[in-house]
Amino acid sequence: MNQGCDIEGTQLATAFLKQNGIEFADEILPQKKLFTANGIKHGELIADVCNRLKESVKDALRKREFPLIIGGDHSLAMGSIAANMRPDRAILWIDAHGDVNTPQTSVTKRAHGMPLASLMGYGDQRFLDIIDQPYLRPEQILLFGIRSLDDPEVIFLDQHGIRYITMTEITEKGEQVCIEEVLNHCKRFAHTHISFDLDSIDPAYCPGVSTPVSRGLHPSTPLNLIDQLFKTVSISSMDIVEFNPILDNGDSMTILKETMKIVNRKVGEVTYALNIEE
Ligand SMILES: [Mn+2]
Repeated sequence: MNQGCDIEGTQLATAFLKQNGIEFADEILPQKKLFTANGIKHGELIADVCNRLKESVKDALRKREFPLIIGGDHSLAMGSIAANMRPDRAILWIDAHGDVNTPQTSVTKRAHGMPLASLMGYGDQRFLDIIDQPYLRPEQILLFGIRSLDDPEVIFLDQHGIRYITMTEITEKGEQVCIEEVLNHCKRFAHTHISFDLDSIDPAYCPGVSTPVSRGLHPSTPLNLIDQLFKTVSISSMDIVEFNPILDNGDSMTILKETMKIVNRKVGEVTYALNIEE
């Protein structure tokens, strides 16, 4: 879907990837276009996609499969993460943006700037209805690669005491020091969900994203980070989002495939499975 960012392109990601030989166990497409009155663009449609994605991810976890979710704009993370709201899970958000806007603070009213706040219980009621409680607690969350925060997002992150590792910090402290901090964060939890927004990478290396922000990560950094994470901690699920084939020159596709290779290498070793009581 692309309705969460309202920019053409990410809705074509799965079709494009299938043409390029990537197979999907399940494909969740927007089914209805509903324009809603209270300001969030396509809120109803996005909630519907997320609800179906949540069930699909739950099914995969029940079958002891590893859910790798490829999108689509970042609002889909409300569905992928809602599939498993256990408090013993770390959430690693690799992104240029904070994605902690609320319907009140968002200037654009685009849902892809809101998923993390929604998962914490601050958001549109239709989004909150997707998410089982307990909502995410601030201490579960770590953001990485951040360089584009709206003023209300800075306030939100600081008020909740959410740790975010900025690009400036990565440049100053060095990549490995920051990767170690991520590893140490994730080690404190039983398992980790990685939400990897391709716009965390510098658009010079990864142009195929809808909302590029300059001065970003070198592609080797998130690949190295994800590789080390899979070697060190239990990863229970992962998103790769915001791939926009219209704007890509092939480089973003290559990064996406490289990321999938890392996941595929490790996925046989994944021991995590969701125990759902029903
Ligand atoms: Mn994002």
